[in-house]
Parts: sequence; structure tokens; C-alpha cells
Amino acid sequence: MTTAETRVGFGFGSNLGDKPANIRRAIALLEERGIARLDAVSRLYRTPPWGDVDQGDFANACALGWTRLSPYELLAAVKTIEADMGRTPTRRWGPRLIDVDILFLGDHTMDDPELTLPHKELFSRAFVLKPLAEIGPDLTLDGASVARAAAEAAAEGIGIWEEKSTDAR
Ligand code: PH2
Ligand code: MG
Ligand code: MG
Repeated sequence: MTTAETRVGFGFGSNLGDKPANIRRAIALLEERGIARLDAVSRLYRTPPWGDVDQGDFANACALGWTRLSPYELLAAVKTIEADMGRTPTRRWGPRLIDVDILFLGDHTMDDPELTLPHKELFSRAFVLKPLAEIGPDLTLDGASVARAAAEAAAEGIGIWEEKSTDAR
């Protein structure tokens, strides 16, 4: 018996090193490792740091696809990608080489310290809402429209990523 595929949404963030390359690598690894089959990837956004403002801009993006993994299998797989790419623990909301967040998995709802689905703070984070609404204009989570939330979110300083000469390499 094979498990049916479930719709999945991912959020990606990086604010250390070659930020766009880090996000592209994480996306490639999700597919290469057979973790998810992605059918929509947003553009890269440049976003001011949220939560802990004393750090560099982030690159953020989102992707939508399909997976056969269960919530905890998927969590383990994304943690392995983060570790394999060289992410090391820092402070809460601190600088990170790569962050891969599971935004939702089908209609699973769970509230575990390890994994909250849909992602706990999605609706308060313009840096997730903007790229997610770009690729999922009709997406609703817990009955709320992502596109509407994105349109209403304060998105000061958020724009499409364009290289700046000051970007860390
Ligand atoms: N991630 C955080 C904390 N703050 N700020 C931005 N702009 N983008 C992020 O991805 C981000 C953040 C914790 O995961
Ligand atoms: Mg995160
Ligand atoms: Mg994370």
C-alpha cells in the first residue's frame, strides 16, 4: 500500500552567506531527496529582520508541493537538510544560514512544541504571507485567506530580492 500525497507548504529563510543560493539549495534538496514534489516556488524576497532586529536582511521564499511523509517524518527530513547545509544553533530568531519551515501539511492541525501546524506565526509574518500569497492566491488555512492576510499585512521594507553590493558573500 502506498500513502497518498498530501499538499504541503514550505517557508524558507536565510540571512547568512549567499542567501539566495542557500534557499535554492534547500529547495533542490527537498526534491533530490524525494521529500516533496514541488509545483510552485515563489520569487525571492528581501525582508527586514523580524523579532530580533539586530541582524542583516533576510532572503525569504515559499514553495508548494506534495509529500507522502507524515508530519514528524517531514520535520526530521527538513531538520536534516538544515543540518547538512551547515546550520548551527544560535539565539531565538537569530541569524541563520537556512531555515526551512513547514507552513502546513494538508489539514493536519497540531500544537506540539516541536511542530505546530499550520505554522503558529504564519499570519503575523508578512515575510511568509507575501511569498505564499504569490504562489497560492486561493489558499486558505484554518478558514482564513492567505491572500487577504498578505494584502492587509504591514509589509514595510519587503521587496523582491535584488543583489546589493553590500550583500555578504
Ligand atoms: N525568521 C525568523 C525570525 N525573523 N525575519 C525575517 N525577515 N525572515 C525570517 O525568515 C525570519 C525573521 C525565525 O525563523
Ligand atoms: Mg522560521
Ligand atoms: Mg524553523
